[in-house]
Order: sequence, then C-alpha cells, then structure tokens
Amino acid sequence: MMTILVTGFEPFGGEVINPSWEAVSRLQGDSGDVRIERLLVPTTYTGSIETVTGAIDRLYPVAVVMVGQAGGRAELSVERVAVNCDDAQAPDNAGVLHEDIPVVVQGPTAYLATLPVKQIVAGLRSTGFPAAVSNTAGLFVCNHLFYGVLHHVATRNLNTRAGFVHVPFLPGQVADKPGTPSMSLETIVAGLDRVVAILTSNARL
Ligand code: PCA
Repeated sequence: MMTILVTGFEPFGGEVINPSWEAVSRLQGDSGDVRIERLLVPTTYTGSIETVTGAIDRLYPVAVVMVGQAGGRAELSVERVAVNCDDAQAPDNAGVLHEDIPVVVQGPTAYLATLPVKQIVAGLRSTGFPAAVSNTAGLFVCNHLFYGVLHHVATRNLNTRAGFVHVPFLPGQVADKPGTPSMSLETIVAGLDRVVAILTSNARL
C-alpha cells in the first residue's frame, strides 16, 4: 500500500472559493494499492507548513502533491522550484504581511521539486491537458509551504517526494474579470487524477 498526500488551500484574497481544494476534495480516491489522502491547508504563513508536515509525519506518504490557485495562469503549472523568500503585497488569511523575509532563517536559497516535473507535464499534455513547467511558485503562501515541506523532507531524510501544482481560476471566478483565463473544475480534477496516475505508474516514485 502506498499513500499519496494531496493538499489544497482555503480561499484567499477576496475569493469565496479556491479551485485547489474544490478539485482535491473531488479526486478519484483510492485505487489498487494506492491510498489518496486529502488535506485542506490554511492560507496562512503560520500553520500551513505545520499542517502538511504533521500529515507527512503521520502518514509517511511516498509523495505529497500540493495544489494551489494561481489566478491569471491559463494552464496546470507544475512548479520546478521553491525559494527561501516570502515577499507579498497582500496579507495572508490571518492578516499577516511578509515582505522580503526568509521562509527558514539560514535555510538553503532554494529547493527543487523532488517529483518528476517534466514527466508530469509531458504526461498531462499527451492526454490533452493544458500544462506547463513553471519556474516560480510566487513569493506568497504557496511558495512558503512548498519550501517548508521540501526543507522538512530534506532535513529529516524522509523518502517522501514533494511537488506543487498551481491551477487556474474556475470560470465562475472570472465572470467579473474580463480577459482572465480559467479552467473548468472537471478538467482540473481530471488533470490532478492524471498526475496521481503518472506518479504511480512506471515506477516514477
Ligand atoms: N494560492 C496562493 C496561496 C494559496 C493559494 O491557493 C499562492 O499562490 O501563494
């Protein structure tokens, strides 16, 4: 039995819905010897990392796929790198503003995703999902969590592989944002199911 932990975020920034959690909560679920654990993560600097690392230490997943909303992006973005910097103009859901501060004091400058980023993108594209490698997860809570989880796994020598997928707005979120791309919930869910399938096939992990 192998466990894959998939996480999504609470709504933030004035949105009432976050497509990441909407999709993660609708994933296909367990199949064969693969167990899917879903986890809702607060969109806060304090709490997001602890929520996910706590689940990793409890579940020992072979992989953790963190998912977040990247409003304005048009495709499923598989993130290559997490950097040791928080720098956002907007506060998190606890009202905390982080401007130009490290995620982990004296931590390494950056960590690369330990999931096979290029293979995931190729696998998504080959089955008709708009997907791209992204070289920045931003400098807000998503990058913060991504960095914190990779740091946890690296410093404790865990076997868990970790990666991050940013997803576009849902169509309903862009009704009042002309020109902004969106993706249907059905497509996002199917795309994330496909990511899990890619990871569990062909000994990717
Ligand atoms: N997206 C934000 C934080 C939570 C989310 O879903 C980000 O990209 O940092």
